[in-house]
Formats: sequence, structure tokens, C-alpha cells
Amino acid sequence: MIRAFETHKIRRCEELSSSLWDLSIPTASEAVHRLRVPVPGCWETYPQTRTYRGKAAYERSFEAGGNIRLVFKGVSHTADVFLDGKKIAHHYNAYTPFDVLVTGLEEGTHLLRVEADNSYGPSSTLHFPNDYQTYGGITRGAVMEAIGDLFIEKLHFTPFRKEDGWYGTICLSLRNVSHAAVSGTLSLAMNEMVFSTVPVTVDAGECRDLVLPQLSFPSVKEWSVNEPNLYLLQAVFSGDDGTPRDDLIERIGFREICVSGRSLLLNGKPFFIKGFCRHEDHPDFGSAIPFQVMYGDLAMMREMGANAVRTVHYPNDELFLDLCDELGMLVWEESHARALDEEQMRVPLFMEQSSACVREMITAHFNHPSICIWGFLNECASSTPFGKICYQQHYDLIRSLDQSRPCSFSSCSKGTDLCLGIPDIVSFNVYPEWYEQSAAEDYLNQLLEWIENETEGAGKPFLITETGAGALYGYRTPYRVKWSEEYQAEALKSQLEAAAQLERSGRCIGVFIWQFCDVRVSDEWFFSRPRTMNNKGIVDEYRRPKLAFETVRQMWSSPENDPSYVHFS
Ligand code: ADA
Repeated sequence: MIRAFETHKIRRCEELSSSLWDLSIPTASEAVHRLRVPVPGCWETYPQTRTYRGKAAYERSFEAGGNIRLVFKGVSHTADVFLDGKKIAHHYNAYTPFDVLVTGLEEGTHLLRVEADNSYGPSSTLHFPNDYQTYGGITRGAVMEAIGDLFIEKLHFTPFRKEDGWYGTICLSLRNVSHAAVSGTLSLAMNEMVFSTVPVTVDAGECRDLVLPQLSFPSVKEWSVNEPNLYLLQAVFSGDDGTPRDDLIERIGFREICVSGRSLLLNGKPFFIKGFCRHEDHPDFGSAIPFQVMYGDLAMMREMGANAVRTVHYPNDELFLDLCDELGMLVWEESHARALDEEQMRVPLFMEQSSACVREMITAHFNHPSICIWGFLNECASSTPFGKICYQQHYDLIRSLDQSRPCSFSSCSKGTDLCLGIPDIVSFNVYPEWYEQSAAEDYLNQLLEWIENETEGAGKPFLITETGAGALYGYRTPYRVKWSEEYQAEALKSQLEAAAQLERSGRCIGVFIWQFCDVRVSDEWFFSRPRTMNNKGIVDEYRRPKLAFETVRQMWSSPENDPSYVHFS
């Protein structure tokens, strides 16, 4: 399953996860593990290759001819793609999609080979031993699309409100892969009602971008957390003879998210975020999380009263974002980066790989109404002048790609951060009563005082992007000790109470709990991470609730956000 809705009715698509793939993984000796495996998947979940780090090759054949487009939603972390023995693509980063076009393919059976590499090294500036696991494999869906001479590559929709109702702007890209100009008509429909038709010509080998004039959508219902109304926007290209040749369907919502003074406004009203940070991680599936588990995770978050999720520390599988759109969960979607120091950011490849990730994330996920904030560079070198240049460049890049959402980064540099003038929202990861001994309320008051009196972040909205404490599932003790479920529940209670108090005085726009579930970390992190896991989950890695689950549920859930979305009316 690639998406939670049909993205093409005209273009023929075949999911490449429809049969098992041959996976060859080298071993320490000359031998090779040869496994027949499903895709998506991670090789860490097979008994023979649980700790393998390096390159491995996936192969399968498929039938096709003419022009095709191969789309990979995620290969971890570097992919080299070969068709019939010829290299056709190279892509870095586990967490962003890529595609490759092949034209004039002979009709028949073809061999597709994907070499995935999850090793750490100089050609990977964003994947290194870290407080989460970098898995290996084709970890998200893959699809083969049959295209003609011209196909619709991109369809972006930006909703906005005026006094008399909802409007939208539409940007499209049409790519002509042939050696002659192609002309025809482009029509746009919402929920199958055509509302715009334009003649188009695209020159040979060109990609043409089109921006349609502002359009009014008078009778639509807005997308909100309680009523996540969605619409299907379909672009169809028809040839000069009127025959439909290609289409692209995106799912959109009419909502507006913006910052005003110290508030975050959703559809013009102040909104308080109650969210969870969530890694894509599960002991049985690695980072290749099945749809059912994604749904289960969101259902548990909703049961606790959450209205938002932060995709730490990378862009997520689009299926998860589709679910968030449908269930009315707001999303802080984050570009890939965790805790790089200045030395790591000075490696020239860093800027190239990090910018590519931002670009690919925003291009692919632009239409999701659930995404309310773009996040970047979590806890990187924001206390140094060089770091500041990188933060500014990232902010500018995000702004050049999307002006419709606020963006922010999570800092842990209390007292030293130089970059708080850059983002639209000032966001901090705070661990009072865990790493810091001070009481949550005192810690947050001091932090806010410093931000307001000594930084360029003064006057901006303030968001807590991480807070929490560790607990080992099942470790119960009457003593007040760290790692017990009791201690975690207590610490979290006072952290959330402190956040709620700031909310009441208009000084905080929300809080993300660190974190939804326990996750595996890199082996190199064993010294500070019992079980080689980050154990700050409110549920453990198998989603079994710890004591804190009930604490959060009691503090956050209310009749207004009762999880009745699981029923239908
Ligand atoms: C940081 C970081 C997280 C995680 C957390 C922790 O704030 O952003 O990735 O490492 O701390 O558990 O200490």
C-alpha cells in the first residue's frame, strides 16, 4: 500500500511490493545470505541479518515496455538502482522519496536491482550513530508507473482564507519526455467536478511549470482537528484529440495555519498543541511500519488526548501523513538532522544533503493539510556563528519552497542559542526533572525569561518540542527513582502541568511529549541507554502502556477530543 487513496485513475500503476524480492546480503565469510523477502522491510528484522550494516542488493523482475517511472518512497539510507544491469539512479537519504524515468523500454521482462546501503561514513552526513536506529532496506513502498510522452509531475495546492470564504492557488509541473512538443488540455476537478480547463503545450524534453490564477471555492468545508474534511483534487491531461492521457490526484484540505504575535492560529483561532514525538520504529518491523501499526499509534495518541505529532527527526512515510490528514492530527514534519555539531555541519556535503532532504520533503508533502509546521536542524550547532549561517540558509530554503506554514527548529541551547531570531516559532527541548534537576515550572520560567530579555526570540510564540523522562517497562518500585514507571509518570505530570500553566498565561503554544514509544538506538549509544533503547516512551516498543499513559490521558483527554473519530456517523 503506497497511499491511503487512489492517486491515479488514468495512469497505470503497479506496486512493486506485490511479490517477494530476492535479497542478497554479504556475510563475514565469502558466503552470501540469500533471502526471499517482502518490500517494504528492513533486514534487521530477519534472524540472519539482525545487526548487518553495509550494502545489500534487492532484485525482482517486472513486465513493462515504453516509458515508465519508478517511484521509491524510501530506501535506507542510500540507493543505487539498476535496470537490466545498467545504473539508472542514485539517491541519498532514507526518509525522502525519489523517482527515475526510463523511456523507450523494450516490451518484455526486465530485472530491477536496488542496492541499499545503511553504512556510516563520509558520504552520509545525516546518518551516523545516533539516538535512534538507521535501518537498512527498501523501507517504504515502491511503484512502477506507465507514462506516455507527457505526465503530470507535480500538483501543489495552497488554501487561504479571505473574508468571503476559501480560496486556493494551484501550481503544476508537466514533463514531456519525448522528442517532440506535446499539446493538449489540462483540466482540474475537485471531487470530480471540473472547475478549470487550460490549453497547454510543452516543448520536447522540457518540464513546464504552471501557476493558475487564484480560485475561489465558495462552498467547501474547512479542515480542522475535529472535522478533518478532505477533498480530492484531480488534474487530467488530455491530448489534442480529447483523449485523457495522464492524471494526478492529490488530497487537500482547506485550513490556514499562521503565527500571530505569541499565538499559533488554526483557521483564525488560537490553538494549543498537545502532541507526541514519534520515531518510525518497531521491534518486528524496524522503520518499515505497516499501515495498521501507524493507525494503532495514532489511536493510542488520540486516546491520551493528543492533537498533534512531531515526526522526529526526519520526514515520515506518506501513508502516515495521509492518516494524520484523515484523523485530524496536526503534524510538525521535520527534515532529517539530529544533533550535528559544527564540525559535522562544516563538511561541505552536509549542506548539499540536508538541503536536498528539505527540498524533497516539502515537494512531496506540500499538500498535506495536517502539516502545520516545518521543522529543521534539531539540536544542531545553533550556538555558533557558523551554525547560524546554516540555520539561516535552511530557513530561507524552506521559505522559498513554502510560504504557507510557519517553520521552526528545536533548540537545547538554553543561554547560548544565537539563532532564535530566525524561526517563526521559538522551540525548545526541555528535560527538567530528568537531565536537569530543577522543577519543571522554575526551569521553564527561567528559560522564558532569558528568551524574552536576552534574545531575538522575544515576542515570538514559544513551543516545547520535547519533554519527558525515561522508564523501563515493568520496573515498578515504591522508591522515587529514575527509570521506574512511577518516576516517569510523576516527572511528566509536573512537566505537563508547567506547560499548561504557561498556556493559561499565553506564554506557550503547546508541548510535544518525548516520546510516544521506546525505540532502538545505535549500538554505539549503549552506555547511556539501557537495553540499547531510548526508554522515554509512554508506551514501550511493543506499544504496551506504561503508568504515564494514564497520567497523560487524565491530563489531556476531554469530552471535546474524545477519540470518537474511530467511529463513523
Ligand atoms: C534530545 C533529542 C532526542 C533525544 C532526547 C533524549 O532532546 O532531540 O532525539 O535524544 O534528547 O532522549 O535525550
